[in-house]
Amino acid sequence: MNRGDLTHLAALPRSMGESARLVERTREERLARSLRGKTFPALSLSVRNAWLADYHPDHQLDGKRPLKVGPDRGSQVPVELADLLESRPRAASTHFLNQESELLKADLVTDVLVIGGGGAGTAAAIAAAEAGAKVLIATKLRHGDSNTIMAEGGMQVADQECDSPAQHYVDVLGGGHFSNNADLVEALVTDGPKILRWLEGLGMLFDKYPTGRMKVRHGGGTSRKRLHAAGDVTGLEMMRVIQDRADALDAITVSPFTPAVELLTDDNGRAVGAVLERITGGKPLVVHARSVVMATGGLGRLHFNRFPTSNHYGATGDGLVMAYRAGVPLRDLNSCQYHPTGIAYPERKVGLLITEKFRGLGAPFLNRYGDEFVFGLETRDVTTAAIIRECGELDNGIRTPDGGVGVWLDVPLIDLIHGRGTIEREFPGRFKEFLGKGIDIRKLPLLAYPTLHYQNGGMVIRTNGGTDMPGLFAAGEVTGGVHGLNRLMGNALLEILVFGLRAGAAAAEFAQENARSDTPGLSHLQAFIEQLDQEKCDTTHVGPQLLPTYGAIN
Ligand code: MEZ
Repeated sequence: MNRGDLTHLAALPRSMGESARLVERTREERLARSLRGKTFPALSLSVRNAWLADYHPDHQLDGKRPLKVGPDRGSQVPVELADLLESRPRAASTHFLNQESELLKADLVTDVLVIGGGGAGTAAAIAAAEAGAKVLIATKLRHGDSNTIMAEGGMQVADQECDSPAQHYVDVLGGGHFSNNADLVEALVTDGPKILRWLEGLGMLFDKYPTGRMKVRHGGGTSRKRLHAAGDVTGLEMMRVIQDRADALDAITVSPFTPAVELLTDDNGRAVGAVLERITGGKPLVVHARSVVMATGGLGRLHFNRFPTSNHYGATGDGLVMAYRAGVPLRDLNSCQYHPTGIAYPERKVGLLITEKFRGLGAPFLNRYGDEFVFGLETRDVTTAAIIRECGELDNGIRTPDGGVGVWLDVPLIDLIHGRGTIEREFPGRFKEFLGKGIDIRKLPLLAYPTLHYQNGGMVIRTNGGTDMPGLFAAGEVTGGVHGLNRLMGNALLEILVFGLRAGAAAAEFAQENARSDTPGLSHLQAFIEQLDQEKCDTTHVGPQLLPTYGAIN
């Protein structure tokens, strides 16, 4: 337990090292408590609610404003998102609206257009292709560049003897403060075991015991251990196998580096394709489709309230912008997940994820005095509020040389609880990455602070991924309702596959049943621009944004 040797502390700046030393001094007591099965006491409901109200960013009015136009007019939304939802359409700035007749001729024709090449989009494409449709995946960057591949800690599925989809259902609703769409939750949990078998069949390598039995862990707010992981690279491993499956299907074509910037709609108000921009420049592409699946993922790169993010480079909320202009209602836009453990040190990695799996294996939160201040497996929103309180009002955080702040996650305790080698085996990705920066996480705690991780709200969908617009389906992080106002760990990787497959199958069926439209156009944009003018909206922003605007924040 590093009693005499202090050389590992030299990897930290002095003031941080002094605090880390206090963490070491109190570690033995924590180990003894943990081995007796004692955890830090959970908060009462009233304290949870009070901390959420006082400290969680979703509950603060700062940095929000009401929408002036569109189906959710009046909703309070983070200003960065409100500005994009009421932005000047990119297609208008590229003169599409003026040259409509020539430019809206199809460059590409398909049955199902899938917008987004992450987990949800790829699953949708597979289901649509397997149902007999010709599919085009239009993706902003490369196929697979998405929040899916950034997901570390695992996927929840109720497949153990002591568990059931019903138990999972209750946890998801409770975690979401009972604001979820219960039908979507039912779909999520009941499809779970089938999804697990599907992934195993595709060759996904889950963590298992030598007997072949799945290893399962606790996540915050779960009543059973049902988190299935592949080390700390679960999303990457998932994407590997589903991308292989998509590559094997001749009916799927992928168009990389061509983000959709506008939906095409027709005279009957149906979604019938999209305009794609080329990231590398050149004339936009017009795609005609019989149905469309929106799967553009999240928006962490909008950095609400200047929070750092764990999201991939392209997470700029494009699908919300396109759908909103076309009149599709959104929900819970004010609800985001600030993952409690973004990296707070070293500076170059600020915001990237320290997976909740560390806490699932017993690493507790400590302040600068080495004192535990919150049970690590509270739901994420509560844990985040507790950290913000500890570092802000109570001033018990650990300062970094570059002006950051954070709390410790006592990672070395994991090897003491579960045996030497556990950290290297369970967290191969982060272990190597920190070692590359001179930080050995078997010996040193990690500094963490909340990071913008996930958009809880989004497009309103039905259980088959259908939206209020005929021909438009949606799946994954761009949608809202599954998780309500707070998502539990591991339910996003399940959601993208459950609803990706459902949306793809439903989009293929719609494509079979509906003839190709004769009138693809952008008339909805004309109507939207008129509303912006009427309400005198500030349209200096152009949307969708597509890529982060760096300079203001790193
Ligand atoms: O579902 C997630 O967001 C997840 C598994 C994150 C993590 O902490 O690893």
